[in-house]
Amino acid sequence: MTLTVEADPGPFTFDAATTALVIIDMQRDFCEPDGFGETLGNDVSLLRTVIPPLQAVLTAFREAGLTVIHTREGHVPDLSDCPPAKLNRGEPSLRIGDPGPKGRILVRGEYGHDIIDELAPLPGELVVDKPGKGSFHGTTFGTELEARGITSLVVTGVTTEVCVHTTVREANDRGYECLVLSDCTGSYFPEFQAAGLAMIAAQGGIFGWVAPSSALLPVLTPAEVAAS
Ligand code: C5J
Repeated sequence: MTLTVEADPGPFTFDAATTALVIIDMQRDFCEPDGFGETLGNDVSLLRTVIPPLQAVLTAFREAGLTVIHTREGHVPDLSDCPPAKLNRGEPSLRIGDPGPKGRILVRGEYGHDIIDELAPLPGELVVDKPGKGSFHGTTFGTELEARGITSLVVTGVTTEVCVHTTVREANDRGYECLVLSDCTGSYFPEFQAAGLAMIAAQGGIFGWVAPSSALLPVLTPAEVAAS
């Protein structure tokens, strides 16, 4: 039995047991002042609108006993996994690895690199540390999905046109079905948010499906999941 969500470009059908909620990079470095996002000149308050709907979806997945996976973008302390092309690009006020108010920018183990308190992982939830934009590149994400028998992903987090898009594209090439939640993904650029979501559902769902969390939550109650 399967569950169905009304989505763009059409119904998204999934088996709850083989579906994971993927929460991408809801880290202080992207979502709070004084982090990497702000050093790049962005208004981080735009990303914070994602937090309340994403908390509701996270609670629903947890209450239904379904798989939850968090990712964090960042680098080992000696930055050996950060290509010079990434390190040196742009004109940030602080570069990756520089000491900032929340610790070294985008470095694993630092306060700013960790996930915001509102969406903190529970013990037992997988946290994937990734050096790049995509969740599959340079990580065990793919093998962890395979080990859990996951075939569908409900994708959330930030930023829509960067790490969310890269992960959805990587997932597509590996055969995963992706539902992207429009109000649970965020961008520093409203026009990129709109275009990024439109690109996923265009051409009959070239990368997957898009729906608001309000379309998913009614089918994700413990009773609906148990009956599916
Ligand atoms: C960026 C991300 N935007 N998580 N990272 O650098 O989207």
